[in-house]
Amino acid sequence: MTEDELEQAFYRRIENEEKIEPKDWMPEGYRQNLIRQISQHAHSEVIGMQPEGNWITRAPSLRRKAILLAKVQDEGGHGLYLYSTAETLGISRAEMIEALQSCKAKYASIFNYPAQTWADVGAIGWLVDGAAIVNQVSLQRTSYGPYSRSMIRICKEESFHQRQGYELMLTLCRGTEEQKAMAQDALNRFYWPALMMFGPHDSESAHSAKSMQWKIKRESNDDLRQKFIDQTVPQIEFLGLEHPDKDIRWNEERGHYDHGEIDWDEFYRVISGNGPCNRQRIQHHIRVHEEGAWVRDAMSAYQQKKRQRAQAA
Ligand code: BYC
Repeated sequence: MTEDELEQAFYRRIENEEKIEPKDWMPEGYRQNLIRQISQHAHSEVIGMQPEGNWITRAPSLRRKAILLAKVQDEGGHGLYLYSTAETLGISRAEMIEALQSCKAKYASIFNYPAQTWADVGAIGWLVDGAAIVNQVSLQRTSYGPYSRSMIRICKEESFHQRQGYELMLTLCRGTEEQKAMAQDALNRFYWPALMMFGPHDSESAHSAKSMQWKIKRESNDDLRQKFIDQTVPQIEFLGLEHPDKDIRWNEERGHYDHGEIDWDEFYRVISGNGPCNRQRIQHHIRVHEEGAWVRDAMSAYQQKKRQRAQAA
């Protein structure tokens, strides 16, 4: 088949909702855009272990510690599925890690904010995992087969993460005045950065048009953000907390909540490397990666030995 015919066949498959698989022909732009998004998604999962990991040794009970350990471990697992997914597109793990550590690749802006109090662990599970689910449920229908399948598994785990966060917030809100105030403070600090997780407005989104045409993205940044805003209002009310957005109002005509504007200067500051914890997050990743070099060396030495033995046999 000629290049034109291959391209037409690719678009026909996209049109028919068929999944594109690793060995199928795909336009180079499609491959590169997937590598960009999936590798950044993987980096977000792994860097996202840091703010909550900070609280494992300080969890207030054995039950809370066990839950938090399991959650943070799940995030590491999500990173691994996603790195493997990106590898099917022809990039190596080492290249992706290099791009992260040299700040060429991004990761979700939210993980550049510190988890300052125990209530932040609740707010992260509820709002950050909650926002991630809204986005990832939509990505289950993405056109690239391995990405779509990894999202199905990840969403099941994220749903437990979201519930544990909300349950933690509910416990604080039913506790003492001080505990409820901690919950309110965590909500106030994490609400707006959680909205930024959906990316810039559609009109400012560089990749959306192509990604929607290729069905990599199935819903726009603003539509997903609106879904999250709408679902969060009754959750805040149930906790008995004040909404951090003073402009939030039900709009009967639209069937959605109207809301205040996000501080986009803050968003661009954070994604360009100048958020509260950007340097700390990358330095920590580099240090831990170096500390783990002996494990990777041992694994490749073992693989080599196994290959040699197989050849000799
Ligand atoms: N943060 O054209 P746009 C989790 C960048 S982790 C940083 O709209 P796109 C969890 C964007 O990359 C789950 N950067 O981009 C883990 C692009 O820059 P480049 C994380 C952002 O790709 C641990 C530029 O801005 N989820 O659940 O069409 C503990 C222009 O944007 C952000 C995912 O990664 C941001 N928020 O749409 C707890 C979902 N937003 O690449 C929880 C997968 C935008 O040109 N990703 N940028 O340098 C996506 O769905 C899409 O990539 C996005 C952005 C909706 C995020």
